[in-house]
Amino acid sequence: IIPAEVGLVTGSGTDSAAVQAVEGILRNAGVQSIKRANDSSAVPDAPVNVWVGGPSENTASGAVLQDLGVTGPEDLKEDGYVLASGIDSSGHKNIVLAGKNQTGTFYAAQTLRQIITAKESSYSIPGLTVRDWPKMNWRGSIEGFYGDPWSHEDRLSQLAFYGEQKMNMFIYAPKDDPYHRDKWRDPYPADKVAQIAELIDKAKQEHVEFVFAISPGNTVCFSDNTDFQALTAKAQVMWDKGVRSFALFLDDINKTLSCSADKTKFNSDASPPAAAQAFLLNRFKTEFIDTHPGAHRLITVPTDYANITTTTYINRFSALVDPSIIVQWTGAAVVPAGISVSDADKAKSIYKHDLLIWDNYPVNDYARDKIYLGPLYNRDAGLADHGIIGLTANPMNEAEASKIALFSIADYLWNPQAYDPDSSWLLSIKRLGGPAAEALKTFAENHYSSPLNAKESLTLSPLIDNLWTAFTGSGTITETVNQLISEFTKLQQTPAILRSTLGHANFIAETAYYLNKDELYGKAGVEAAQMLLSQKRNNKQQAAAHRTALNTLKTQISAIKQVKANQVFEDFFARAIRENDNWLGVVPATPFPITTMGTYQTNTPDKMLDGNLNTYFWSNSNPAVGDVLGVDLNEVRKVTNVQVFMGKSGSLSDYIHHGILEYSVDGSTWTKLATLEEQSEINVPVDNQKARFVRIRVTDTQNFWVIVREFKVTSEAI
Ligand code: LTM
Repeated sequence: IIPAEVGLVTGSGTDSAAVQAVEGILRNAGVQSIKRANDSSAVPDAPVNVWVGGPSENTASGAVLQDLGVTGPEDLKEDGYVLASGIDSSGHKNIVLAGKNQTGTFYAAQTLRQIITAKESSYSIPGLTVRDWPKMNWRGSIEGFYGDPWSHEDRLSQLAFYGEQKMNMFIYAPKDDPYHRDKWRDPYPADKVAQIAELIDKAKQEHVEFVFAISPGNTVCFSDNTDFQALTAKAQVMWDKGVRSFALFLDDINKTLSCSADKTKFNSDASPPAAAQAFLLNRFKTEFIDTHPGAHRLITVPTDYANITTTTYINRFSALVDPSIIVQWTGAAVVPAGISVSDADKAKSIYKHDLLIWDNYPVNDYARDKIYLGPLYNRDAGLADHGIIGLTANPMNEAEASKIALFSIADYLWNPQAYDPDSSWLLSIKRLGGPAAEALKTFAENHYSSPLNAKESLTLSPLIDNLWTAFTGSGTITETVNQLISEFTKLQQTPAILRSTLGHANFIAETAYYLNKDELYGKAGVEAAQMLLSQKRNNKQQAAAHRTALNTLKTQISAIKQVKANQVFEDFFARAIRENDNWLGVVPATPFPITTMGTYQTNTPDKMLDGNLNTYFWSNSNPAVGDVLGVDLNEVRKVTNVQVFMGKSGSLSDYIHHGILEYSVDGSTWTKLATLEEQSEINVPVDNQKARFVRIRVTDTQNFWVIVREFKVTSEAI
C-alpha cells in the first residue's frame, strides 16, 4: 500500500524529468507528503522510500538494490532499467528506479505509473523486480503526412504521450507545412520558430529525439551554393534552439533535374538524380553535421523508398550516399500490408545503409474518409535483427485518434517478440479511454479495418452472421435479434458517452463526423433488426414502420459524406431490405442491357447480365469513340459497386481499352465514376450513388472488338 508520506531519494545526476514524473505518480496515488533527500544526505524517515536514478545518477540506489538482492542495470542495454520494490534487511520498504542511463530511469518511472493499482481508497504496488530494455533502438513517429498538419497543441500532447509509451523519436516533416517543402528556402516566421523551440524543449523533457526535417527536392538545385546556404541557414536556426538531429527528405519528387548546373554536373552518371541527391546529402553531412559537435547522424528518405528489388537510381544512391547516413524505407510497398524479415534483408541488400522504417500506418491522408483505430499488425518480430535500426510511424491527420495505433506500435517496438496486437489494442483502449473505455472500444472496433487487417465491426459482425443463421433456420430469432439490438443500441449510445465522459475535447472534435455517423448506424441497426423481428412475427404494420424509419436513417447516414460507409452495416441493411421485399412479394425491377454496338452472332447484350462468366456479349466491330455499353436498372436505385469483366479468357485484347465508367439518373446527365485505361476487369466501389443507368463510354479508337462477360451493378432499392 502506498502510504500518505513517502521518502524520495535522488542523486546529483538523477534525471529531472524522471523525478518530476515520480512525484506526479506518487501524488496521483494519494501521497500527501514527499520527504526529499539526495544521495549525500540522510535517508528520509518515511514508511516507504523511493530511490530514483541508476548508478550513473544516484550513488545510493546501488546499495539498496544490492540489499534487496536485485542486480543493478549496469549490464543492460542503453535505455534499459531496473524497477524493484521490496523490504530491505532492516525492514524498510523501498521502491528503486534505476536506469542504465537517465532515459532508463525515466522509463522506470513510466512503468511505475503502469503497475500502481487502485483498490477502494488506496493504491498499491506489488513486490517485484523488473529488468527491462528496448529491442528496437529508435521508436517513434514521423509527422510526414499530406493535408492539415497537426496543431501545436496536438504535437505537445503527442510528445507527452511518447514519453509515457517509451517512444524516443519524433520527426517533424509535415508535407503541407509550407516552410517544410514548398517554401523550404524561406525561414520560419518568428512565431513558428518559438513554437518549434517549445516542442524541442518538450521533446527533451520526454526523452524524445526531435528530428527537424526539410524536403527541398521539388525545387532545389542540388549543386547550387545559394540553395545550400538556405538549407544550412534553416538548420542552424533549429540547431540554435536545441535540435541535434536533422533529416533531408526526397520522397514524392520529380526525378528530373531542373537546373542547368545540376544537368552539367550529374548527367553523365548512370542515375543523375541519385548522384545529385547524394551530392547534397554528403555535403550537408560534411559541412553541417560534421561541423556541429554533438550533431547526430543525418537521416534521409530516397525517392525510391518502397523497394525490395533494386533500380538504377537505388544502385547509385546507395553507392554514393555517405554510409553514416540513415535511410528511411516504407517496406515493400508505400502502404504495405506487412513487413517481413525477408523484405528487410532484401531492402538492406539494395539500400546498403542502416534502415529506419517509415511505417505508413495508421496514416490516412490517402483515405480521408476513414480512420484507422486498430493495432499494428504483420510486422515481423525479428526486424531489429535484420538491419532495421528503428521505426517511425506516419500517423493520421487526427492526432488524438492516432494514439490507439501508436500505443500498439510503441509496444511492438519495445518488445516485438512479446507483442500481441489484440491484447496491446485492448490495453490501449483501457488506458486511453479511462472511464469511457467501454465506449471507446465500441467506437474503435467499428473503425478497425485498415490495409493491415480486413476485420471490421468486431462484435457486431458475428452477431449479424448469427442473426442470418437464425433467420434462415426454423427456430426463433428473438434471442439473436435481441443481442443484435443491444449491441446496435450500444453503438448508438457510444458517441454521447464519449462526448460526455472521455474528457478529451480534441478527440471528440477530430472524430465528430465519425461519431455522428455511428450514432445513426446504431439507430438504423436497431430498426433493421426490429423490422426482421416484426416480419418473423408476421406483423406487417410494424415491419413497415421499421422499414420507413430505417430508410430515413439510411438517407441521413449517406448524407455524411465525410465518412466512408461501413460495409458490414450496409450489407446488413441491404439484405434486411431484400428479405423484407421477398416477404412482401415485391418483385424488383429487372435490369436490362444497353449498348450502341451491334452483336456478333448469338452473343447478345443480355449475356452480360446473366450471372454467367462463360457467356458474353460480343460486339460485331471495333467500337467507335462515343459508343457505350452498360445497364439500365429499370428504376433509380442506390448503387454501391460496379464490377465489369471484359475480354474472353485467353483472348486478352477484346475489351474497351480507353473508356469512362459513368452513371446517370435520367440517361442524359452523366457523372464519371472512373477513367478506364487498359483495364479488362474492374471493380469500382460506389458510395451509395443514386442511378438508373451505369455504362462505359468509349473515349478512343481501338483495333479490337469488345467482349463483356458480365456487367454487374450492385444496388439496392431507395
Ligand atoms: O511514404 C512516404 C515516404 N511518403 C509519402 C507520405 O508523405 C504519405 O503520408 C504516405 C501515405 O499517403 N505516402 C507517401 O508516399
